[in-house]
Amino acid sequence: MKTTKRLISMLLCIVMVASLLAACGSGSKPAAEDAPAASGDERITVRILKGKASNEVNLEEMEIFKVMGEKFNIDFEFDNPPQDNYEERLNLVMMDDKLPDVIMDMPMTDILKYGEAGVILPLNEYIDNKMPNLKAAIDARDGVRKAITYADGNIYYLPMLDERVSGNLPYIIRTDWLKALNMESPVTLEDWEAYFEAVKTTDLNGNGQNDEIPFGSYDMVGLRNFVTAFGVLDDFYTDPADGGKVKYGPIEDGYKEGLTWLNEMWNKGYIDQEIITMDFSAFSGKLAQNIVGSFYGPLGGMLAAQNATMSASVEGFRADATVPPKGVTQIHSNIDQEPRAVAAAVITASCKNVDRVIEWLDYMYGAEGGMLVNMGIEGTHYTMQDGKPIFTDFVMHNPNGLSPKNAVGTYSFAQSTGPFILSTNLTGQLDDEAVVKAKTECIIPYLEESKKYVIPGSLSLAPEMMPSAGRL
Ligand SMILES: [Ca+2]
Repeated sequence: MKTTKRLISMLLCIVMVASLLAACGSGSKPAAEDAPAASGDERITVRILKGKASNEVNLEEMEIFKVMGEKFNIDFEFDNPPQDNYEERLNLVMMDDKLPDVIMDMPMTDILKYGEAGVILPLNEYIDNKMPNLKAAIDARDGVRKAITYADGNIYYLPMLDERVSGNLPYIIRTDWLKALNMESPVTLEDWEAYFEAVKTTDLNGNGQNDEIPFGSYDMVGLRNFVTAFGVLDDFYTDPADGGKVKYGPIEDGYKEGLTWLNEMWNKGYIDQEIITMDFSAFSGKLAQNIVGSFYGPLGGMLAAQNATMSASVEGFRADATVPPKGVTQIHSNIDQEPRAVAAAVITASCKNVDRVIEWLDYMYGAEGGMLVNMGIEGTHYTMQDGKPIFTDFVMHNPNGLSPKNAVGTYSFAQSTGPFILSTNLTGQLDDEAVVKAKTECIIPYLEESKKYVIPGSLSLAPEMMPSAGRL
């Protein structure tokens, strides 16, 4: 008994000395001075504001937080408004005297504003001295540090390091309709026009009405991306055909040619007349009517979702991505810059236990925490097979009929955004077959050419990754 006590007090001394040394080594840090250095000393409460993605349950129900709460001796308290109400909620919360400890999904512009005002903490020193997992992940990826550092030299947010192959949101086409028309998937603009005409003039949904819409989308960006076939992008880009000169697409000649072509398609009635007014959910409703022949959107939220939901009501339904339309060029617009580092979490000046919070957050960037966040709990959500974690039927064939990604959303936030590394190596198995096909045949082969149009040093976020989009 005595020996045990002595051992414990010796250990405590070692811990205290170690934490003193650690504190000395890392320089001065605001708001961190009175924080206990090691987890488990004292149970703490950590308050988190994060938007609730449509494919997730409430954070407080997620098992990964229960596991992490026990491991780090933390009680998590969540403010978890639906994504549609997130910004309103954030603005309200930011007026409180006592802010949440951690805010996730804060827009980039707000981060700079609150960072400069001292409302959220600069994280450079924490990352370098107290977040070994995140530091290693940043050091291993060229350009991430630069991408997450603001002009004032500070890093204000912890990134989600997203390893997914990224490219333009592709055009998606009804493969079953192509088959019925005895046509191949379109490559050139002539191919597209021929498909549009065939859809417009054929009763492909078999309802006896001429109600088919050749092309539809939930925004004009989707439509305007056809201009890439004319050698321009619908934004700023560098032109490899002109010595890398920076250009703005809408004032270039190619863009005018593109608009002329689109205008022609519009006049022929090939483009949904409601394209200007529809949002994502209204357009999803339109897709459900089995009248749209081609469209545009994210691989998960559009392509996989359509194949999953429509095949129940439309026999033989099948949608696939297409290659970028080919004209003088064949490239993707809006390609993601690598590395992709999404703003995932900030720590506010109200946080009283910064070191403890940092220790927990860093865990999610490491091997064990990464496995927990990406895969879940071994035995329940995945099993090890030949040294590789494989999702169980709970995820892949969910007993409640959830899609694999939505099944993950019942226990982790891995399929929306958060401070962790989204590992394609681990989670690629969630992609459905049409998505894998889209990546390998329609995106990856065109990435290298497309990257020549990217302005070096710029960082863009794929629309499907924007927290406010809510379309995953
Ligand atoms: Ca019809």
